[in-house]
Amino acid sequence: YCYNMNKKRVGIIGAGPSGLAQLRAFEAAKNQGLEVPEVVCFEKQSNWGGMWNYSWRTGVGKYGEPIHGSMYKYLWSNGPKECLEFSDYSFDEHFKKPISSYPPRPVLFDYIQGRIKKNNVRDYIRFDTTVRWVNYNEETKKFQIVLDNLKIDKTYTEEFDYLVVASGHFSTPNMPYFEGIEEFPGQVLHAHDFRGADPYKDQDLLIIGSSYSAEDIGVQCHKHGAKSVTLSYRSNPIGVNWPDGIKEVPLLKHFDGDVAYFKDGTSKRFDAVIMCTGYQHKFPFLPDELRLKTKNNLYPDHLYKGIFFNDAPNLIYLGMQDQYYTFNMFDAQAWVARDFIMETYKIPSKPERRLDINKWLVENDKLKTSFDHVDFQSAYIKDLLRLSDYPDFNVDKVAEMFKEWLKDKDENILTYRDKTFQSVVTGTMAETHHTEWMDELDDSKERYLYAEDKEEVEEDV
Ligand code: FAD
Ligand code: NA7
Repeated sequence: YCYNMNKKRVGIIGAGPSGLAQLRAFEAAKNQGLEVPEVVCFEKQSNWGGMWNYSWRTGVGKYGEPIHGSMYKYLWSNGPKECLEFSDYSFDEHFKKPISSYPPRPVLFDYIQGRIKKNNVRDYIRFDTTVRWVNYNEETKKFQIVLDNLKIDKTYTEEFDYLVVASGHFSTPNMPYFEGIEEFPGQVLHAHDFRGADPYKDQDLLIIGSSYSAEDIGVQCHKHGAKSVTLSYRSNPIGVNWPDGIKEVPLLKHFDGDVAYFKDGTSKRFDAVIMCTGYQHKFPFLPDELRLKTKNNLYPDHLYKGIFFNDAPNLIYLGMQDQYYTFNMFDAQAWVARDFIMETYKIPSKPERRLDINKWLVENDKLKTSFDHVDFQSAYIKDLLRLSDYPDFNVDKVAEMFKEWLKDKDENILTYRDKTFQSVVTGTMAETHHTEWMDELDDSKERYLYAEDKEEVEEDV
């Protein structure tokens, strides 16, 4: 690869929603007539979309790399789409008609692609390329990146002035041990390897965990015909109004054969166990001094404005927070990162940055309820929006929608996806979907977007 030695070079790791947001941010500057640095994005998969690029594979991919994807079939957005809408590319612009508030994965994947297909962003991405290792040269202030071209099995090195890590953090399982699990006769897997509810039809299923994955995988398996779903929590139950067929119990103590014993003294026989026990922030390509070390939380330490690595701010992390906001948060981050790289946004000295980080960490520690969490991340988004020209959106209204969503889930976990919300970007009210979520077993884009029209045509005939 040859490149212009005079231009600054920016390397981006990952072409998921965060990496694509970064590419889009530079395109937006270019479209304004500004001169942008040379940008190269490395993606180990053969296509973009990150988590939204569904793979049937588990374990390793065709080139022997760990499979990134944790997505599964029949996944419908777990929050209102109005809370993640790109403020520079609305759902209306993409779909040309109002759609429901909780689309299935292929529909959201289509939306993500729509925005970047408008530009030649694909040209900046090297697919089937894994970032193997990164060195930072203190003298030249450059990152040396060791890359593997998986297709032709070739290792090479390139230098960059800035490095954007957008490799996601819901990919490497956190897998706890429970006594006796090695003798459990059924399947034991982590949510990362779950690919859909089909294998669990008519089964008694044990799920460990009490967060998004536990809730969604549990409800999906119930919907698709599991005999029973038991959710086991460590700290707090999810605590919604569960329907018959799903229940929550305290933490698993141990197994005896296929029988699980829980902390409250109860026990039950199971066919399969799914660990919905979260993920590790894992960056096997980064040395100690550059690596973000954090648990999954709303304000990881060491990141100024949630993105600039404080010890070496030319290293930028995107999307490393636990997420209420997703696509629009990655955008707000990527626009600020772009302006820093293009030197139109300056960051203060390291001690000042530390003070600002500490201020957020103190606030984060005080949070108690889910509503507090929503307000905290909303305040963070507002802080970011002040710093760049990413189109402003009504964050307070989005925060209200998140709170409505939390209440809807509390009331009825099986029907919350039938609710509709209003876009803060266009003002459009979402459509009520043609089929109630509990009755809809087909998550294809065709069925979602066109099924109703097709039925009408058939009726006319
Ligand atoms: P990712 O989407 O994870 O993308 C990271 C990319 O980096 C991947 O393409 C990966 O292949 C690449 N990569 C990683 N390491 C390397 C390397 N060494 N070299 C080269 N490339 C590399 N969010 C919502 O808003 N709504 C939902 O309904 C929702 N459901 C979810 C369901 C599941 C099961 C999971 C796991 C997440 C869900 N999310 C949801 C959150 C999701 O993480 C974000 O929507 C979004 O995908 C995060 O984008 P990202 O680009 O930061 O990371
Ligand atoms: P989260 O949100 O990080 O939650 C992890 C859950 O796992 C949480 O309930 C933890 O309980 C639980 N956990 C972690 N370790 C253990 C052990 N050792 N024993 C029992 N329970 C444990 O991950 P999710 O996968 O739910 O969500 C991640 C993303 O995927 C999210 O963005 C979704 O959109 C999809 P705790 O409360 O800490 O006791």
